[in-house]
Amino acid sequence: MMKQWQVAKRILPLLAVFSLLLSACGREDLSVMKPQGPVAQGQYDLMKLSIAIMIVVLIIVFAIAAYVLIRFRRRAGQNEVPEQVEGNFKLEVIWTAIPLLLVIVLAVPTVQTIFAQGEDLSKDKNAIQVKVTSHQYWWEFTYPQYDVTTSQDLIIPTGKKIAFELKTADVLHSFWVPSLAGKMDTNPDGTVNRFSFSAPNEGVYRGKCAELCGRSHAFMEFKVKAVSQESFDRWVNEMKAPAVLPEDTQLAEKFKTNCLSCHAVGDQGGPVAPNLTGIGGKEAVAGILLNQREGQEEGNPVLDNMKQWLHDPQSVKPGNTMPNPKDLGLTDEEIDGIAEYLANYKLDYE
Ligand SMILES: [Cu+2]
Repeated sequence: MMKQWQVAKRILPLLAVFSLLLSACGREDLSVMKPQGPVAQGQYDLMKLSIAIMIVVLIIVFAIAAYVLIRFRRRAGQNEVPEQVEGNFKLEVIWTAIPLLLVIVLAVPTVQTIFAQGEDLSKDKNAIQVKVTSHQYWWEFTYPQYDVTTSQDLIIPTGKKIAFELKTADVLHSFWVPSLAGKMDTNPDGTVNRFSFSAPNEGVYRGKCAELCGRSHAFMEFKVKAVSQESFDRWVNEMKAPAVLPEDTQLAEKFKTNCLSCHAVGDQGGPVAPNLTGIGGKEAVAGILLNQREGQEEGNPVLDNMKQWLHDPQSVKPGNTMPNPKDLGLTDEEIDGIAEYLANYKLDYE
């Protein structure tokens, strides 16, 4: 008895840690338990249904087992072999029929939901088409209907169905917004995966790469920002507006030659690296340095984040392909100047 308690005392803290880990330490925005859209809701309902059925089966089976253990236990002075029974037609019919029924109860809504959610909306004119391309370690979003490309913050209008077409530029990644829908892989073999979701309520929904893809996999975050249709239309217009460049012409030149060879702002630059249009108004810098920190009123977190990133991108996201601006020959003042310009580059659409 003493020994058992000793073992339990050692295991209990371990269990506590594991339950904390499993609950992801209370970060609810990456949880599937609080669905914020019809797709996630449908998937959550299926989970609830199967867990409810499993719990009922578990309780009944354990109750019968406990009853049999007690009712038919060996009593004092009982030495003869008990009556041996074999085969009971009625019982066998019952315990074949009940599981069959349960499987049907599980299968019907599951198959219905899978087919409903797997509907191909790539030709649907009412759906917003979005091409998702995953990169080590960032997300690119192209809207072919609007001829707009952005990165890291996926802006969508509320209530509209968003039809995704997913592919990768390098290795296997997985696109996951837990509160809006389940995961969808982006495959390196060239196949294109499709799915869709919608967000009825305005808000920012946290997304994450859900497939180990390299050193900075854990930092490969993005946001889905659902806004009103009017705000979305304004955002599209702002994205298509001519690029805003640094006011200082010398700095603008440095920015063009060093940054716009890979990045784009407005109609200028290249498509190799994340599109920087309106980057100062995004939820995070590099997808992971949050611009709005809880409780922080003072200071300029966007500028702080931008400086932190530009002065040493590798320390923020190890293994990313962005060269250190210092190695490109930019001075600390020039890097600060570009950081300031980018932090103030905001789109006015909300
Ligand atoms: Cu990834």
